[in-house]
Parts: sequence; structure tokens; C-alpha cells
Amino acid sequence: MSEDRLRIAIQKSGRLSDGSLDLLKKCGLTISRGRDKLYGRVQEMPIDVLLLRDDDIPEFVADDACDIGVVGQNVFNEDGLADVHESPAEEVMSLGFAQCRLMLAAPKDWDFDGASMLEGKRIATSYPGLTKKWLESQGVKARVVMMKGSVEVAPRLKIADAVCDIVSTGATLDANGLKPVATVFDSQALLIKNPKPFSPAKQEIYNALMKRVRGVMSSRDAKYIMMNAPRDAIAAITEYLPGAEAPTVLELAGSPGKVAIHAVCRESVFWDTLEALKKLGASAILVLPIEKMMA
Ligand code: PRT
Ligand code: ZN
Repeated sequence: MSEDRLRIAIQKSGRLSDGSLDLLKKCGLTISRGRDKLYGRVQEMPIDVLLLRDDDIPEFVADDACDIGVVGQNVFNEDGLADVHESPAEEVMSLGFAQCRLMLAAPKDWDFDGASMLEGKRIATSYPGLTKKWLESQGVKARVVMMKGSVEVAPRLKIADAVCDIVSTGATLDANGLKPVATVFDSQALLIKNPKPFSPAKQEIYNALMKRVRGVMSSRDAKYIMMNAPRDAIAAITEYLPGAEAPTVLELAGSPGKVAIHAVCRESVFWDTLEALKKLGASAILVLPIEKMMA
């Protein structure tokens, strides 16, 4: 690996992999993977991709083995609380996928009425740092039992009274006779970077990539919306468009009282918005996806 290539760490296989690869793809990067499948080379830009266990990503990025990485905010913050890096990796931006919550869950038959119920109890978790921090913020003293996996079975095995685990749909908790009772931490995929300054060549690659990442992020929910509308409804319609900047207003040939309005909406456009626009006099409303965007 050359010094002048930007090294990106992503999860090899797991819940962050598809989102991470998809982001790189949307940035126009194709990765040719090495035979060991642990290393990939990007064809379009001087970038190398390292495919790792997610738990190793904060360390690889903090310790110069990689320049940037994609990891769950939960794993990053837990790693930060362990305080093992001289200069930890820095957060760059949230990436909007792999959303989940670290939640406190108790047996379904608990009549849970607040964190104080956990006083003196044993809580099994793979996230002892985040769990202890939350317990402290609640003023509760409980015993935290560290488990690397299968946390949800701890109460049944009498290893713990409750658990603090990652929840997405809640089906795993439910299948194990547990119910979520409090949110400890909200998480999603996070882009992190090495804290030290890059060489000028690397900084240039990083800047170019970030420009694309920001473009992908801002076009994710963005839509291009077009409609015809009465000229006197322009102000009301503009106000109604979600997250739109000044729209383009065009003359409609042969209809002096009407105009065409075109706008980029930065937030999702739902059916109720279209219905409201219609009530304001809009017709022939079209909502189109935006593939790429650059400010
Ligand atoms: O092998 P490697 O170490 O790389 O992967 P891993 O098994 O440690 O992690 P992985 O791939 O399971 O998760 C990677 C990251 O995805 C996590 O750190 C979170 O940031 C995020 N994420 C999003 C999740 C979930 N959703 C999720 N549902 N991580 C784990 N889960 C597990 C959870 O632990 C529980 O066992 O899924 C189960 C609950 O799911 P539901 O849908 O039943 O609630
Ligand atoms: Zn892991």
C-alpha cells in the first residue's frame, strides 16, 4: 500500500457492510477485492479499502493503520470510553444507515416504573462503558456483567436480571421474553478519521472523496418536484415545499395566469404534501429522484 493512497476501513461482513459499500459505490468508486478479501483497491481514485471486524475499526483509524473508517456510533463511543488511544479517531459525519438503539431490556413480567428499579441488579451487556455512563446519569448503582455475545439469553440463564443490548426491530428481545424499557444510546453508521494531519497528497484525495460523500448524503432524501400552479399561489406553494430553497418559476406558454414551479426538496416528499399542494391549486405534480448533487 502506497503512502499516497487514502486507506478506508469498512466492516468485512455484517450489518454495516452493505451500507458502507453502497456509499462508496454512490461516490462512483468500484472496488476490486484482493484474493484474501481483506483488501480492496479502488480503480477510480487512489484509495485502498480494508475489510475488517467492526470492533477493530476505531483502533485501526486511531493508530494510523487506516485514514478513515465507517463504524457504528455505538462501537465508536464504547471504544472512546475505554480510553485506550493516545489520540482517538475523530468523528466526521453520521451516515444515516445501520440505525439502532442500545436499550435496557427487562423480563416481560417486570412492572418497570423507572431506572431506580435497577438499583442493585445485574445487567448483562457488550457495552459496559455506555451502560455504566447511563446508569450513572440516572443515579443508579447496578452491577454490569460483560458478555461478548448472546446477551439476550442472560436473564433466562440467571446470569443477569436485565440486559442492555442493541435493538433494531425488537424481535430478538421479544423472542427471549424481554421488553425494552429505556433507551441508553441512539446509533447509526459514522464516518471517522485519523486525528493527525494528512500529507498534502492524501488531504487532496480526502477532500475530493468528502465532496462526493456530502453530495451522496444531501441527495439521499432529496427529490426534484415539478408542478403547474396559479401564479398567485407561488408564495403559498413555496412555503409548503419541504426543505426547498428558492424554486424556479417558469412561464407557461398560452396560460398567463399559470406558471411551472420546479424545486429541489431536501427532505422526503410524502403523499400528504402532494395533497396539500393540490389544494393550493397545483396540477400535473411530478416528484423525481435525484441521483447526484454537488453544491
Ligand atoms: O463480525 P463483526 O465483529 O464485524 O460484526 P458484529 O457481529 O460485531 O456486528 P454486526 O454486523 O451485528 O453489527 C454492526 C453494527 O451494526 C452494530 O455495531 C450497530 O451499530 C449496527 N446495528 C444495526 C446492529 C443492529 N442494527 C442489530 N440489530 N447491530 C446489532 N444488531 C443485533 C443485536 O445485537 C441483537 O442481537 O441484532 C439483534 C437485534 O435485532 P432485532 O431486529 O431483533 O431488534
Ligand atoms: Zn463486532
